[in-house]
Amino acid sequence: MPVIFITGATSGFGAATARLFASKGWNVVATGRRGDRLETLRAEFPAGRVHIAQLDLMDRQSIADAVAALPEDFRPVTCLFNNGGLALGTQPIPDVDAGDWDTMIETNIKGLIHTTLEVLPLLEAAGRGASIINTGSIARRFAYPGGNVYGGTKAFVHQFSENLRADLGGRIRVTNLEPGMAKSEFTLVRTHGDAEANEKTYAGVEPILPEDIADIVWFLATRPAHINIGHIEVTPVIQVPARPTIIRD
Ligand code: NDP
Ligand code: 8X3
Repeated sequence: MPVIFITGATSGFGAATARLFASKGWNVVATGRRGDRLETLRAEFPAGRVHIAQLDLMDRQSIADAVAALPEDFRPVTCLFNNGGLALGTQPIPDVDAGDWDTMIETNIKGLIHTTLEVLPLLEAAGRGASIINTGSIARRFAYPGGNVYGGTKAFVHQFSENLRADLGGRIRVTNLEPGMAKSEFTLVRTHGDAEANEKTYAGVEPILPEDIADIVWFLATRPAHINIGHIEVTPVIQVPARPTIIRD
């Protein structure tokens, strides 16, 4: 039975991906901090399909403990979806909160690195066709006011994905998945719970939905074993981040 290990499975992309893979017969390791959400997810599927593990990406030991405790049916790991992460703050420098910056670095960078290292032996054990899908963002390529450290963490995810692929010497596939504007709990978290700002952000836009990302993760994880998709950028049609400024006389 193929196995997917997902970080950030309590919400958004990770939750939708967990549901899609579980419904297609994969065994799913669903992780995150909110245990009640994980319990709800597990209860939606037949016993033994979803294994849940409460972990905090900012706490390396909790990641190691979750991996060490994986039941036999959830190892080796065929696909690691390194997805848990967040943006905090919308203000340009210098009106920023240094604590928010630390949290983004601890979660988006160090959490992703530590998860990769802990799960790697189980991916190696799965062998040919195993894959790592890292969730980057278009924010690593397109700067915007207030993007600052968040964009920086996603630039790290991009470069780490490339270097990981080089280090793994072709044994494990690595993809950097870079979404644009998607409606999940992302903006609510970013604004520290500002529901009005959350609604305004998506007003008049047809954003990416978590289920759209889940479809793409499914596509990536199920390519033939000799194929590596290194990088994939996904945006709503309306979001054209690279549109040049047109200057007319
Ligand atoms: P959500 O806020 O809906 O989901 C984020 C997930 O990350 C939650 O399951 C949350 O779980 C988990 N998470 C956050 N911090 C931690 C932590 N310390 N330990 C464990 N889990 C954690 O947002 P999205 O689904 O949109 O975000 C998923 C990824 O996609 C993120 O990496 C984000 O940066 C990226 N992204 C999002 C875009 C968007 O527009 N939505 C666009 C591009 C990229 P819990 O709180 O329960 O721990
Ligand atoms: C989330 C996309 O453009 O809001 O990573 O930073 S963006």
